[in-house]
Amino acid sequence: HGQDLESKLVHDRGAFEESFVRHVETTLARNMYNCDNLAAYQAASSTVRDALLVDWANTQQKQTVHNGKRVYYLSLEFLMGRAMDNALINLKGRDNAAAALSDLGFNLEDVLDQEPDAALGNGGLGRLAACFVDSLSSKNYSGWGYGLNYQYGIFKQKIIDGYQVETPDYWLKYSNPWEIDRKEIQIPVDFYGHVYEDYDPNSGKPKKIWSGGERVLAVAADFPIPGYNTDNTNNLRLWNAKPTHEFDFTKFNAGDYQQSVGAQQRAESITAVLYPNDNFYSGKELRLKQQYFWVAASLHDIVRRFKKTNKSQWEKFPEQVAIQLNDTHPTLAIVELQRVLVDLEGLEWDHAWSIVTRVFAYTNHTVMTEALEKWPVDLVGRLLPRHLEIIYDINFFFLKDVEHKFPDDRDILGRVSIIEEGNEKSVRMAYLAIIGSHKVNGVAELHSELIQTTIFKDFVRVFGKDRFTNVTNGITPRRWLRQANPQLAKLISEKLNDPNYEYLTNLGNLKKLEKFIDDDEFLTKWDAIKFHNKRRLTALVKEETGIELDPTVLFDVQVKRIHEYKRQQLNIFAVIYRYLRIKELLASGVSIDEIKLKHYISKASIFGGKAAPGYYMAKTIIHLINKVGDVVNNDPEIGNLLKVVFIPDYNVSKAEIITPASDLSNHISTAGTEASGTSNMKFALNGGLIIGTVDGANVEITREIGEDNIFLFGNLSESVEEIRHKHIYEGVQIPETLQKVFDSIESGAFGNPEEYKVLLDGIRYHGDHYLVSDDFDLFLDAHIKLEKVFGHHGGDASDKDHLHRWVKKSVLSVANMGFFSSDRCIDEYAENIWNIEPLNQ
Ligand code: 26W
Repeated sequence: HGQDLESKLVHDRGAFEESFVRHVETTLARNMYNCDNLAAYQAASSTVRDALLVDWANTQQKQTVHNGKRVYYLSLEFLMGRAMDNALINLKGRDNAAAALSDLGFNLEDVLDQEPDAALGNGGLGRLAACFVDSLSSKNYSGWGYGLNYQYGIFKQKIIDGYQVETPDYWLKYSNPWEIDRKEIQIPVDFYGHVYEDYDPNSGKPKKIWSGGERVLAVAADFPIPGYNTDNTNNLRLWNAKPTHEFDFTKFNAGDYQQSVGAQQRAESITAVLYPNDNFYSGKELRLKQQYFWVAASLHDIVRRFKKTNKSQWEKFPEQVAIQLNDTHPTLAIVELQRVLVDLEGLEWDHAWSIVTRVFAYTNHTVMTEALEKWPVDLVGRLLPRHLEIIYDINFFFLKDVEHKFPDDRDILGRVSIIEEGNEKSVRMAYLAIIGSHKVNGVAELHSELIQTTIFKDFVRVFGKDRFTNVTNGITPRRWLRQANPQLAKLISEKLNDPNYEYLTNLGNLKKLEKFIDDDEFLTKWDAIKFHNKRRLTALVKEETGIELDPTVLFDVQVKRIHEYKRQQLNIFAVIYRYLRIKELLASGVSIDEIKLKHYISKASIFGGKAAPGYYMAKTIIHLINKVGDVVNNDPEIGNLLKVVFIPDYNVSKAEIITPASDLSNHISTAGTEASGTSNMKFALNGGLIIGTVDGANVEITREIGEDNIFLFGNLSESVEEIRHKHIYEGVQIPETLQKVFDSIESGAFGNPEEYKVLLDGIRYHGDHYLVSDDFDLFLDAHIKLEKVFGHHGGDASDKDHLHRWVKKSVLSVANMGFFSSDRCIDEYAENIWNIEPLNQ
């Protein structure tokens, strides 16, 4: 019966309309005469939600009966974006919903536009988790996500006078139709307190007891995750922190009532806000509280589910449960499971530890040392006294093994110890994560190689090469092709003779597009779709910034978190250089048309991305980009030859408009610093070409699509250390070209030069850590090369060869991006790390 209902709601126009009206009248308590787009979104999403819930309940039932192994993906961030379009696509109900809404007087696109982004993540790591849960469902795995239900996601970015201003993102202003409150699932989580020793009355042995000093409740909120072309609908469980109902009467007397209630209310602050740092560890107590709160609640939930069918047969635990740690943020889960098994379940230490290490696996997402978590021992001991003891014990047994293995190496013990000695002793979370896991993976080949030869090289000696592996990242083609670029997705489905879009779960099928590489009509259609998408972006830019772009010019895009290592400064310096050269040419009497013909093609440089609120250098870069835009865009001589745009508040739903509209995107990190990158994959999958360094997944993208179809430049990662060394001992050489740029900035061409002093000095006088000076001319050269190819593009129709040179590269990119589906990624994790198989539908 449930299945029928689901199918009707999504596939029967009348049923959709009926349900819509019912939700307007009952859920929203309004009537159809008083139903705006927002109300329409709420009624439509409630209808879709009802359909999802049927699949969701059936899936959970089926998985329980099957009683197989489940994977749990622990991530402090899930950057989901909007849910409704994705749900309609995955349930194959989009056309029906569009027709039904149109009958009722609404436009589907406008209704979809009402949904706030679920922006519970910073950047790459959070969006990867969102792609993974989509693939887990789509490929019929039993896999849950566990995270936190922040009331405030990543801040909203406003640009005021060219500066980033952060404002809170209160995304739950209206009730969230995708959230199923599980108020009955409440798990107590303790903090602080003390540890004492007692005797176990059963065994007569001594036993540690942790008596917590503060208790908070974790209350579950569930989000159904529909798969594509399957009924499999997994669960994403995000915890809310709530005060306990118990009132501590010993802690207050009549006079303290007010304070006592206040203290209880503070419980909710644990899940109030996402920390906005990306790739930077800041060591705040509340962040550690978030981590333990989430990890403790999730583990108790997992253990409870296991015990329901398996009682205390702990040997079976690793056969039933795989837990993936998304970076080190959930590393305390290792310690918590050891505590549960030893202190609460009474297992022997070694037995417990062998279970723990079979359950966990750890993914590293960065080699940047400033991003590695190192919690002060004092803080851990105060917040989680028993856990600190267990960490010391884990370290003790580990170091004993290391000593046994390397009796002659005096230094290795200090190097691999979980505890870093020094002024402030600290817990190295990455080391704990490696020691407590059976597999450790990086997220692209180069990155996985780098972690084994640099930050974790001692652990390769200790545990052997087999503990380390690579799983190259991927993206979900449902959202990043079908949803973001419906016209291209449709053209592909037609060309592949695949009316049901089966290629979206078999992305290798894209390869068949190569057959049409000389089909002029096809290439023209392809190009027209890119143009359509560029017009869509032009409208967004106009709306957000007031700037008018010409959609025929090259759209040169860099959107991602603002970070020195990602080198938005390299990009904006090159834009300034271009502007200065154009001005010189104009001054020497060369006409604008001649410049366009002989020197520079017309382009728009489009930037977007957030800076961590405390990251001064990143904010300076944002300011410079905006100031350059002010100057260039208002220069009456320049026209459409050059425009510079900073799109405020870059987020997932804006990415869905920006990505399909790019001709060229920048992935230009200093070699060896970007672990993988995933937006590079999104752009290439949408037919945008890449200008990039030999870094992260760019390397594998090049291998797949061919080096003729990507513009690579820059020093290689194996030279970086040596160059940095040279900078420090021999000084930094600023090339003439870059010097011109610095001179103009210092002349005040883009506002007060004092504001950019840190940026320029970091390069000139403080070692140019990110090799901007070394890669600048190489970057300019790469541009000259690519602009020759883009040059006559879409112009001179008599020059047939030239006409489609760019478009052909675009098609060849897309045709060879099949490898980068997150479905492939999840299959690799399932086979090599989790040891789970899909459930047959
Ligand atoms: C402790 C502060 C902190 C917060 C977030 C440190 C590190 C992080 C993340 C791990 C940073 C991150 O998002 N890394 C990105 O992960 C992506 C998915 O694997 C990669 O594609 C990006 O290259 C990597 O920067």
